[in-house]
Amino acid sequence: MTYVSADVTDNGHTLLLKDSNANETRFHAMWLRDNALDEETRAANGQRLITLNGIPKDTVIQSAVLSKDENISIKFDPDGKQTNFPIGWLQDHAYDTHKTQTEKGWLPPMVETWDGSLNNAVPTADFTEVANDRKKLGDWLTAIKRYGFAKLTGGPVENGALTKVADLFGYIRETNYGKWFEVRTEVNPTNLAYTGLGLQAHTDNPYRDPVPTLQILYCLENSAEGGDSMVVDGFKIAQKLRQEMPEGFEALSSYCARFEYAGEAGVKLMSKRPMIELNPDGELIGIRFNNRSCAPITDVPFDTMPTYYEAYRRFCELVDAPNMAVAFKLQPGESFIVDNTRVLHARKGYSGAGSRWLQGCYADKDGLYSTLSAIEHEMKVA
Ligand code: NM2
Ligand code: OGA
Ligand code: ZN
Repeated sequence: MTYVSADVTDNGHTLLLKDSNANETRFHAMWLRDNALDEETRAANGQRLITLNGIPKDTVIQSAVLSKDENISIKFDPDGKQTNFPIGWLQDHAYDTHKTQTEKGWLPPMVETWDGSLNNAVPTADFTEVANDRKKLGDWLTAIKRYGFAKLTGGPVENGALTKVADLFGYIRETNYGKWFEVRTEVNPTNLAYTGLGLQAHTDNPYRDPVPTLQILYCLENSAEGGDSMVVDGFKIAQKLRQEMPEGFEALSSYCARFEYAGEAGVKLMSKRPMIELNPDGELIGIRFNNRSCAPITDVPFDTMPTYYEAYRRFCELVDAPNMAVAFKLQPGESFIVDNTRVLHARKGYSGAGSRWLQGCYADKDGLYSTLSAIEHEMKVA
């Protein structure tokens, strides 16, 4: 499908394109001028050279000519600026579409929510393979984007090996816990993670703003009894809650919870953010859930607090429901990565003979998605 006519309407404020089925797509003059692709507007690196203030406020389209080489040539008034847009580019960036997503809590098509049935198909890759093969790395990163977590097996059993996992796609986010941290039983633990206690499924560091968007947990020793890992899809839970209790979903997504951590000297982290986070367009973009560091919630109106707590309880029940979790016991050299804004992770308590030693670190999704997009581009041009 391509555009067959280009008309200037609305006193030059609108470009009206029609395809051969008479479907119409409109673009505003100001939008077109701002998004011009020519070298006066964009540097070779893709960055815009002009500011909006450099564009006359009364910019209109003087003429638009559709040429056979699939370009639209546009001349603007009052500055006489002339520029070309490839038709394909305009099609790819059309915004005059009827968006169908109106329900709050929607997810992009590539995100797949899951429950315990994913135990049969846990997204997993081999460390050596993803380290040596861009395509395999791309597949592993795609799984993380789709499911919000993935395992990696066959990694080195050595101190700091988890940094090699982060190196595959991006950068570690250093925090007060260090560049990475030892997850093993300690005397006088500053965090309950550093005990043998079971940990209810949670997202890490909700008391931090911005929250780390990825966590890697890497196993070096796991011969103790127990200590199994579990992951739960927070997006699945949020959508289940919305279905079962719309007013509960509304409460958890419209009011802020509070989180804090002050377990070590010199640290007093606090945040005020919702447990279920939506974009202004209703997209479900984040989950914060951590019983250990949830602070007194003081931003919910008195009359809504009972509904809020009912919803929080239901969320909690779903977090603990055995049919929602994917479970595995990490072996030395195995690790998993979670999207810490979506997938909750848990561990069973451990004790007795043997030992358990994991190392953990944080990283961020922007770098992971950037690497994935770059790989996708490489595969396309190859
Ligand atoms: N550790 C393992 O978010 C949390 O407080 C969970 C984090 C201490 C870095 C534990
Ligand atoms: C953590 C954590 C889980 C584990 O350190 O954040 O949740 O398996 N640990 O020890
Ligand atoms: Zn954790």
